[in-house]
Amino acid sequence: MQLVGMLDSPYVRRVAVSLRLLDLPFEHLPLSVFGTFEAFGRINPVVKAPTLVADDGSVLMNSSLILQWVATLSQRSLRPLGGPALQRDLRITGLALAACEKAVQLVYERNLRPAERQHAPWTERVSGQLRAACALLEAELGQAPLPAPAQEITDAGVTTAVAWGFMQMMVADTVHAADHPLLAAYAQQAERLPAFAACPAR
Ligand SMILES: N[C@@H](CCC(=O)N[C@@H](CS)C(=O)NCC(=O)O)C(=O)O
Repeated sequence: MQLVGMLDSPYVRRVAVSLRLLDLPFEHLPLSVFGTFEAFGRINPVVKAPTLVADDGSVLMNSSLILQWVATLSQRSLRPLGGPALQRDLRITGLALAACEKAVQLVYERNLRPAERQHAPWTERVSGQLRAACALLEAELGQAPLPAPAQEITDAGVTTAVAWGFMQMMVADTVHAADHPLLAAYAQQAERLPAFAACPAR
């Protein structure tokens, strides 16, 4: 199994950390969707990171769909089995994925579009959505803690910690650590796990 994509992508890092937590061996191909577009395209012509090349050669993309597949290969699950615990895990994962999406949109707007072509109403809208997702994540952690030990962490915890690391690396001017003490503390705890430490974002 090969995981294609750079670990500075929160989606690639989410899958890489999860594969380690699930004890599933994989080869990492750190190709960039920008710097090595053509080489990436030879593996997946759609050039989406993460891409997973399964053992039978099948090419999967989208972090959530890849995680759905690899979950079938492992004894360990990163999702609660059902009931309120599953519902909360899915809600928090959804918030963290929305935060990733909005942060990535902001990065693309700032870094890929020439300054004179940037559209302030769009940037403000995306920034507001990003802050809303983070405020709701902070509120969720205020209501009940998320498990952080390696044997208990779930997809919600992995995705939240990875999203936080990406936001602090790329859009810390928009999402302030001081406004999100619970998120910052949770991510710090998760980043100490061997699965996270083995997959540094930079
Ligand atoms: N929802 C997707 C998002 C993946 C995504 O947008 N990845 C970015 C890298 S962070 C990418 O492939 N960008 C290149 C592009 O969209 O052209 C997932 O969960 O995998």
